[in-house]
Order: sequence, then C-alpha cells, then structure tokens
Amino acid sequence: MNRPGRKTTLTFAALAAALASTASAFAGTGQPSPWQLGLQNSVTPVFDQAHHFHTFVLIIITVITLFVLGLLVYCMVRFHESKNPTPSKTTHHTLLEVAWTVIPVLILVVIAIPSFRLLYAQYSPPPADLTIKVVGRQWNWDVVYPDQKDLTITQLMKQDEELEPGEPRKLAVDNVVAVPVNKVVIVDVTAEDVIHAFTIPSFGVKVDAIPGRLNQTWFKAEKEGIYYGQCSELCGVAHASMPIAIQVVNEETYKKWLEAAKQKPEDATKLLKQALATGGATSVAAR
Ligand SMILES: [Cu+2]
Repeated sequence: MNRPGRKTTLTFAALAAALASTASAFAGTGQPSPWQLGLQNSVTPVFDQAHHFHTFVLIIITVITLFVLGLLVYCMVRFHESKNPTPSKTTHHTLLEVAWTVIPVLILVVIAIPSFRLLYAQYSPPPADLTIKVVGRQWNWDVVYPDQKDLTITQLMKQDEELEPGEPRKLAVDNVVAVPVNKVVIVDVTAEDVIHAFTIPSFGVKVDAIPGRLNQTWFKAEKEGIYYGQCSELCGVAHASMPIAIQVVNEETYKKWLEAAKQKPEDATKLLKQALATGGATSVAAR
C-alpha cells in the first residue's frame, strides 16, 4: 500500500536534519553569532557527541510531532459529524493500547542509550594533563593553576568603553586565561559566596559552582582560539557581568604565557592577543 503520510513524515525528518546542519552554519565558535539557531560549534569530543545527540533527538521529536498532527487531522476529517453522524461506542482496543504503551517505551529506550553514553563521557574524564580550579564570586571568576604555585588570574568583564575591535560585548574580559590545545583539562569548580555556574558552550561544559563543594568537569579543546562563556546560575544583580574567557593555544605559547602571567600580566595579555591574530605563532618573549 502506498502511504503518502509516511513519505511526508520522512521528508520532514530529513528537513529537520537539514535545518540542524544549517543551524550550525550560523552558529558561532566560542561565542554566539547573529541569526544563530542551534548550538554553538563544538571544539571538544564531548560536545561533538552532544551535537549528534541533539540532532538525533530533533529528528525523533519531529517525526512524532508530525505523526500526532497527522492523526489529529485525519480524525477531524474522517470522523467529522457530517461524515460520521453515529459515533462508535467502542472504548477499548487491547492491541491499540498495548501498542501505544510499548512503542513509546521502545522510543525512550532508543533515546536513553546514546543519552547515557553522553552522560558517561561527560563524567568520566581521561587522565588529566592539566588541572585548573575556577572560583565563582559576586561578580567575577578567578582561575587558579594549582601546579603553578596557585597562580591565580582574576577575570573581570570589560565595560563597553574598554572593548577593543573584535571583542564581544558582555563576554570580553581583562585577563584571558590560556590552556594548551589537545590536552585533557580537568576543571575543579567552586564558589565563594552564592551558587554560580561555570559554562563554556563550545566546550560543552556546564557545572554549578557551589560554596563549600568542589564540582568537577573536563574538556579537551581540539582547536586553538578564544572561547567565551557566562555564569549560568542567577547569582545576584551583576549576574550578567561575569563572563569567562579561555584561550586555547599551542604548547609553546602556553608555556610562554604561564611565565608571563607569573611575572608580567600585561605581557601575558599581549601574548595571547598576538597568538589570536597570527593563528598561534607568537614572538613576545616571556621575561
Ligand atoms: Cu554567577
């Protein structure tokens, strides 16, 4: 039997998949972009996995929504009073009831498998190459490097008049911190006063920063560049003014940056700007 309804449903599923991939064309990397529809672009394996899961679930919900819409339209037309003046008194249909219980359960199982796999990936970091600690405060983030004698970088949001060309409003900070590319970075997250949340969309990272508790997340950024995030837990009047900025750099720049950050923070900022402008290469020597 030819079933045009099924064909239409499949076409719409393909459309949803196409929309999801178009959305990524509009999505920014490391920061939002105009007309962005979907998630920000991914630079970590975990967020790649989250992107796939997002598209997968989008296809499933599109098919289900269209199927239910089709059923509603069919019932309205087929059983309209003019076509069906004497309604049936049937109230039970065993096969139908078993089907509408079992099929949704199977769909949920199909969704649960990649969902658990993603959760496992998020909470099971490989051995750390580097551990940093971020501390949320009203209203800024401190980033601590415990292996570098607790080198602490305080990030404060830049005001509009302080922005340099190309820097995003409400996201740019005075002291960007650096991490090396292709390394597993474990992030210990806590807060000093109230609950904040540490988030970097392009890393696929979001975890609450809770006073008196050490939460943990991790990322392995595979692309150099600057990645912004914002506090994602309502934490007070300046909640919108505590962005996070992490720059992913090559190993050499990272080492130079560490030295500079310990001794001359202005040089450290200059170094990262230069790395960003030249796509990784730097010439400012650490002093
Ligand atoms: Cu906050």
